Amino acid sequence: MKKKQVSIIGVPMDLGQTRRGVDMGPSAIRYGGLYERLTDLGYTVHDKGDITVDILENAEQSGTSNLKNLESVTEASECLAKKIEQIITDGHFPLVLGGDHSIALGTLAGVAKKHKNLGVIWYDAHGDLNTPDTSPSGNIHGMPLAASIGIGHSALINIGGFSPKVKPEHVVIIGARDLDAGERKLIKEKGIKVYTMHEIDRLGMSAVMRKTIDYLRERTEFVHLSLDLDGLDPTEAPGVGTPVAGGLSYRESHLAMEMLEESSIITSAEFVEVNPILDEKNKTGAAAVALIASLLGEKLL
Ligand code: B3U
Ligand code: MN
Ligand code: MN
Repeated sequence: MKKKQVSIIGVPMDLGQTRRGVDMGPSAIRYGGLYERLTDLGYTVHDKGDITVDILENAEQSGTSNLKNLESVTEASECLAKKIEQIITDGHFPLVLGGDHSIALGTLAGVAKKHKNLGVIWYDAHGDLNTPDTSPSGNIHGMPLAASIGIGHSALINIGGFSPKVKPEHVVIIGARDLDAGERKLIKEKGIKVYTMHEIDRLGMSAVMRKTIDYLRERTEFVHLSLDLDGLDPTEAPGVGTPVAGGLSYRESHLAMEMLEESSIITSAEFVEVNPILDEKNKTGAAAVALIASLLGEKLL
């Protein structure tokens, strides 16, 4: 029998926000035992290493926009997009390790080039739907989802040479509890499906995932999972740059991954925002590994 193939790519990116240390996220996740966990599941694992990202000290500042480190983020995103394309051409499952969430710009550019009619699950405390006009921070990690649906700075929208990467009605956000005014407006205008913590508390994670899977199955052929560890509650994932209280539990998150695995809808994934400097003994890196394992088929029994 042909073994299932996973290709891992690390993106040591900390330029999309201002807390340093998230560039070490890929190392923290690898240190958490990712390779063994996946080989134990029967996968052939190809770790392609990390892509090259400027360090903050050398990142160029153009001064033409309020976006921090725009050139360096764009350059790394183009490089990541090409690597992802190749991984999909090879027939492997792309697994991207971040790095701050700006890396989704490159991941989605690569995935969307190969996978038409793409859906996206955005598991996050935030919407990441800001534009240069609505961003309270100028941090690009708060903008990748907006850019991927074709809204925002032209340099971010056009990564990979095309736009949009995904239609707004093919996006499902899960776990939101810190949305800026401009993001709420965009959600309403574009009809983006959002399960905030309110809906998750009311309906339960099981129903939310059932609805998410049905919704995307009806509309799309491929689904990318973009999982920001700050979607989890900070007590269970403390190693993130912008923790928000009242988040998803470790158990709810595992259930979500298990239901996605059962559904077989996920065709690529990324796990982002692990910051080992802010973490407690790699708790967040280990949580990322455990969730990846569940997503890729690890069972309790
Ligand atoms: N919405 C805020 C904060 C934020 C977004 N993503 C994270 N934090 N992790 C912003 O800066 O856009
Ligand atoms: Mn995010
Ligand atoms: Mn977030």
